[in-house]
Amino acid sequence: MPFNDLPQPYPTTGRKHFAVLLDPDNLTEASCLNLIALTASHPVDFFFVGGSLIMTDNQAGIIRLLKENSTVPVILFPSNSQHIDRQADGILLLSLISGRNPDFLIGQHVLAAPVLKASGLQVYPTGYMLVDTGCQTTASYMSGTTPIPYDKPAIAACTAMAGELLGLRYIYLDGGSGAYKPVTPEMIAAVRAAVGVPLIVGGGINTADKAKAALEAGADVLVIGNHIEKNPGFLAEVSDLVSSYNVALDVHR
Ligand code: 1GP
Repeated sequence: MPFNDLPQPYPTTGRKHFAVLLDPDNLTEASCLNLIALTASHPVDFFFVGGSLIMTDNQAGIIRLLKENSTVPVILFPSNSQHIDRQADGILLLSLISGRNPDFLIGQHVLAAPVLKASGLQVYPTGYMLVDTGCQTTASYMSGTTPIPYDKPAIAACTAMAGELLGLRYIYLDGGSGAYKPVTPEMIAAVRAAVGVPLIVGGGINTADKAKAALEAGADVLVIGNHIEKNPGFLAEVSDLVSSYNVALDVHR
């Protein structure tokens, strides 16, 4: 299937990627088209589509709109096995390794497996790690799990190592959508140093400085949802930041 892939594991290239998270509950057709239009001059690498609590039946329509109007790959970011849609290009198969809830470690995966096998979707096996950023996010509440303490980078690093040793090919470090504050650069750096697989980072990134700090600490893929919903211009700001980061990388090669 020809579409830009997520960065490949072992070793990471150093190139940075930018994913815009679209929550189908919070998006109208017009706002989605507006974001797509912005990506013409301010490229993004992926649209992640999903939410911890999808209350509407908008997801299929949003994915259709994206596929009809954009060439940016659409990657599902599902909260459970019901959120699979074969119109997308790929899916993050999330194993919630920061938690101890068997349903999100293997249960939902068993339900999803036959559907995924038949779907043709590119599957990205991902160790998903929720971090406690001071407010209980929908993700931690809905998953019934305790997030990793905010100021314990060593726990995050060991959790990521375990995920990598179990064969997971991506690690996603997430403060949860709308987190009051993002995961610390110290924790990102600790996880980055602990594993060779690409590192996806998101949750509560709402300024260019926070985005830059996450990139510099070692994030390979930056995910931003909430703040772009409120302020679409932030998409352009982060796109330019990621592009300048990659240009500098090429210059130094
Ligand atoms: C949430 O990482 C994503 O799972 C993005 O978070 O919506 O806070 O940007 P925000």
